[in-house]
Amino acid sequence: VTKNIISSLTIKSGRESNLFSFMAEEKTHPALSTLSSYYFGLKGKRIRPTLVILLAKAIEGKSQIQDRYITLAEVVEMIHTASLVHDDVIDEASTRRDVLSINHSFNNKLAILCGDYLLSRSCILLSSLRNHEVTESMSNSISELVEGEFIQARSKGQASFDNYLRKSYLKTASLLTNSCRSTALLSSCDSTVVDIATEFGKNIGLAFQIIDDLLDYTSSDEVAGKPTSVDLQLGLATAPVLYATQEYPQLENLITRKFSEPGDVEEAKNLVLKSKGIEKTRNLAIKYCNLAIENLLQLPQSESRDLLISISQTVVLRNK
Ligand code: 2DE
Ligand code: MG
Ligand code: MG
Ligand code: MG
Ligand code: MG
Repeated sequence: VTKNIISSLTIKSGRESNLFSFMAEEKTHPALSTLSSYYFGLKGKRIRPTLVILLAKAIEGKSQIQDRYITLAEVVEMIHTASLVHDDVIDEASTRRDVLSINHSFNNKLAILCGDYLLSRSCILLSSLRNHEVTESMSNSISELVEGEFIQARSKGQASFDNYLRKSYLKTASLLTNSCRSTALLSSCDSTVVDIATEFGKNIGLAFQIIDDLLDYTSSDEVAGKPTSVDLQLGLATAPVLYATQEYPQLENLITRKFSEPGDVEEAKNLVLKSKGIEKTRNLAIKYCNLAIENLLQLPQSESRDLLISISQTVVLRNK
């Protein structure tokens, strides 16, 4: 579905998006731009830029899309990619988007610099929009991304649902919240529509991360194109294990010691898979997905709005 939507988008766009050429500034060291563009053009889902473009169309009520929305979509994809390049260093992940990760193919030092370069290029592009509110919103999302990852690093060994949701908002939903908010800010819509777009971004973002955490248990490396079954090893208590703890209190112990003793990860994983944790996690994601769809239903009916509803549904049905 998403693939078809993206190809239909490029046809009607004002300008063709080309992240590679934007990364390859004439004065930049060619290897820095090449390496930093490594994940572009690979099999990413591109959900974030797709949401920006469709939301812009739904709000503007036009099928022709103005350049500023394409720029915002690029900014969002660049920030997201920068965060993944750094995430793979932190998580010591060796694959991403079906290929070897930058940190694994090269090394951590280069990966950190590539993430920094992507982030700085995204700031240059963001400033070209000449919109202070959008700059503020997107800058807030970058700072929240970092805070989410920081909270996660510090909250290992904690089994709290409130902490999990707050961290999920910060590390994933904030970027979607502010991307959708910025999309609305770039139009001349009134503030109720800005609020609807913001809420939609938050709800779809939470659904998205909750399913990411579910897929860590239920998907495979081959299908996901990145390592799965790693969250427990990383010491992370995500929704599936938090729910499973309600049925199997012994998990509390494993969480507290961050799944650090031999056999802990296997024991925890078996209990999670035996429990209702997976089903409950899916239901939690569906709850946020339904809220996101309710937000969309407050926008006037259009082809783009209905595509946004379909994409929201695929967020919880996806297997990668
Ligand atoms: C994805 O979580 C994490 C996203 C946020 C990462 C943020 C960092 C702060 P996962 P997967 C690293 C730095 C931010 C910048 C440079 C903007 O569950 O399963 O680890 O895809 O994702 O590995
Ligand atoms: Mg990761
Ligand atoms: Mg991570
Ligand atoms: Mg994950
Ligand atoms: Mg992901």
